[in-house]
Amino acid sequence: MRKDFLWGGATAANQCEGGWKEGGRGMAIVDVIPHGADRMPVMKGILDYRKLPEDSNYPGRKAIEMYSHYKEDIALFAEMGFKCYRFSFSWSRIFPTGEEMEPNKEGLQFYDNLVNELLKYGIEPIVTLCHFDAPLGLVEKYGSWKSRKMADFFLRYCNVVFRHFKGRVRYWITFNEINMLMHLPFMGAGIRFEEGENELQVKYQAAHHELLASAMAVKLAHEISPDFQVGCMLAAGSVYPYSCNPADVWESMKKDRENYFFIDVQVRGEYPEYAKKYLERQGIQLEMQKEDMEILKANTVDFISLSYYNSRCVRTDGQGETAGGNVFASAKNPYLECSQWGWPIDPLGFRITLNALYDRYRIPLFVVENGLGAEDVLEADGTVKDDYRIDYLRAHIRAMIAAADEDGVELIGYTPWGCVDLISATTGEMSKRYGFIYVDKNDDGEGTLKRLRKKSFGWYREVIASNGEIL
Ligand code: BGP
Repeated sequence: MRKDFLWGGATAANQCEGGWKEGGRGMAIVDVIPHGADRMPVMKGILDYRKLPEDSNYPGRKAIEMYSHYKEDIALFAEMGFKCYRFSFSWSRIFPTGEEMEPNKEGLQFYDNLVNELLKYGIEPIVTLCHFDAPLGLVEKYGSWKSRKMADFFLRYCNVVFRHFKGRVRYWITFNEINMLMHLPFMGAGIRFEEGENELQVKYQAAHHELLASAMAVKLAHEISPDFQVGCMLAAGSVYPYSCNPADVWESMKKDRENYFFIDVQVRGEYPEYAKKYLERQGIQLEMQKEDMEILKANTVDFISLSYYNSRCVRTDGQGETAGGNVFASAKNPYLECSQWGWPIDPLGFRITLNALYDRYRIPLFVVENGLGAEDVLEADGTVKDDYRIDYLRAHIRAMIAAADEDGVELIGYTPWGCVDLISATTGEMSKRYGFIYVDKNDDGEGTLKRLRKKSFGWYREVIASNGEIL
């Protein structure tokens, strides 16, 4: 791997920070997403969170309380030798309702402390501006990204943090897994559907607003500092045809395009022809202003960041089982084993995905999420023997190194997801763990929050120290 390869780890405010009422923070989307049977309908935007029972459990509100544990966590990251750390700012910590003209000083101070703590150890901060997040005030008043106004509020927030962290933060990611908007519109973008609304129309209109906001953020960032590198973020994972039946192959291409659509706009700066035709066929007319296309064209991203957990698979014969994996419905691939949560495990698919993206876009890629969600057993002596996690990561890192060294894919870095255990986005569970660091907390929210090094902790430290030579 290149000498300056950024090994690290990734988290996001909505799943680890907690401190939901501390330091003047306003409510955010995550604060109203419950654990349990209501979670999916709320995340999909079909159940109104205001109708939930009083005693609902909202795991994101406290999460693993990184708000008060960040020093300890960063010290552990430094011990593993992290070169970088990806995390997100909580928008409503900085703009509590989203509409203030001035930022909340205490909120900014928290990120000052966090960023400075990272820099103290020589860890490069990688900041996601919006990771399944938005001030609830904007959701309630404007319907979130349904409204074009959202882009203005987002830009106000970007303007503050770009200027404030200039010289300390270089890498920015606009929207986490922007394509999640199509699958979990409330979690991804604060979209709730009203009765009678055309859901597809609403989603693509919201997508247009996010794409526009992302391009405007790129423009602003480049004006504020030529050093800034701004990336988009895709929930990646190539879609395989189940068979060589051309109908399956064609279906897989269409499915891939549903995800590429966003990146096509963010990297190539224009709506692809297939998308224009698709929207036309669906009778969707996007409200746009005449400058929109120019903004998109002139402000493309500097790199593509992505998450990769698994490949996907489609078949057109209507047979067979489906597999899990990041809420993307997929046919079960008979060649792959699955995780405890039913997500296929496909390291070669990682190499395939990286190559497919690099062939298509020819700009640097940054792997900002990858990992295995698994149940861990905390032994009486305080150890966790997570060999299954090491196996998963080893195979994926090998595939990534092959993509870089043998195929020439340009890679900036690798930040496995949930480097410290945190709340699962799809399930709200604590027991779906990804970390090198165990956090003592269970699904009911009980626990001491004590941090413990798992077996994978020492393993990953060696991987980093040897720049991927020792796996
Ligand atoms: C991605 C998200 C993360 C993260 C991860 C794992 O979709 O960007 O926020 O949670 O998936 O998913 P889960 O937490 O559901 O296991």
